[in-house]
Amino acid sequence: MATAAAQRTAGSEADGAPDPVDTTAYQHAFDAAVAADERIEPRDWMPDAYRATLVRQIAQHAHSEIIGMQPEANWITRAPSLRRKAILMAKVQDEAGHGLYLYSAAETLGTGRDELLDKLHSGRQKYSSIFNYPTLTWADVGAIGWLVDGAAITNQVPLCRCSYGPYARAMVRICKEESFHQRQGYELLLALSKGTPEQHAMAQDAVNRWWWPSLMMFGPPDDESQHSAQSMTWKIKRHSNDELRQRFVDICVPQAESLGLTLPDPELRWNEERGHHDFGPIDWTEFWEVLKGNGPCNEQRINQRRRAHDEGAWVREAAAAYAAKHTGSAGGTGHETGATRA
Ligand code: BYC
Repeated sequence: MATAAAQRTAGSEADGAPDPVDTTAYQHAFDAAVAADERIEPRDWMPDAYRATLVRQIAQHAHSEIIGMQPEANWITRAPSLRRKAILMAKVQDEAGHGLYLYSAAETLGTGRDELLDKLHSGRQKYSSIFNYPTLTWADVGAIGWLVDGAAITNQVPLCRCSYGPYARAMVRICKEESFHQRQGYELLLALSKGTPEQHAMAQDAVNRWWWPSLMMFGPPDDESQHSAQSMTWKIKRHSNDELRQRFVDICVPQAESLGLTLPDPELRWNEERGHHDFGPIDWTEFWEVLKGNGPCNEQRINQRRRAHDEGAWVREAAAAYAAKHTGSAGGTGHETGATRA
């Protein structure tokens, strides 16, 4: 391990919480570790604002994973074949797993899952704008896989190099699974695109509806992104929102051609000089409205999430009772130990 991290660890272990006089030294060690591309680990000293930013981003990401289960789960009972149903169930289960890794990563920063879920349920923390759109046809499952998971991978592969160790490590596994998700969506859309004229039209309609919201997933334009500059200095984010959005557009254009589908943007064209595709303006009013809670499905998604949480109370109680029995400790809240007695 390089010097900066060694110093930092030694300092925090020897002294416990740093006294105010020592903070500058810790700050220098932290800055040096980030500059040297070392990982910050849970027991290392870190600035309060770095911790708060990570909790905000990881929580939003975790919430997106579990809310993101809803639009696709909507189609499990109506999948057109056993094979498609098995694939879709596996994908939705993977998303629950991603939520779990991410809530665990947030816990390493001292913020428990209960607190984060409370914030989600009371609207104090966000989840991705993309999941406030409805899944109207079976082709939407394909469009989500291709575009939404594709955008997620583009955004998340650089997070595997995030400066905070537990988040970066969680992202490695998540990205591998997202890659399978993206491929299943692409393959599903290809089958529809090459199918009957009705199936082709259904695939095209889904792509038309999901394209622009997928571009919004990368967040506001750089000049309106309040957190990007600081997050990039800390190497939490490695690229700006606009850089990643451009990368995604450049990846999608040839893929759409192979699919035999078009992207719903008359201004989309290759710009030789820039070496990138130009694309039309994004409706940022729509994005901010969705963030304010006014998207087509915001209310439905959060109500369903609260209901699922309430209906899962008995599982949490049973798990706490089981843990208490096997560790010999009361474990959890009084409510939970009540369940043990019952
Ligand atoms: N939706 O300063 P900015 C997935 C908020 S994929 C809602 O640029 P930052 C999945 C932002 O939080 C989706 N809110 O922020 C895929 C901030 O508000 P607060 C999840 C958004 O953090 C398939 C404000 O706007 N992926 O999970 O530097 C199936 C200003 O933005 C959005 C991740 O979360 C949005 N699209 O950059 C199932 C990846 N964009 O917090 C599941 C990790 C921005 O101050 N996250 N906001 O109230 C990130 O990479 C970054 O957090 C973002 C935003 C690029 C999203």
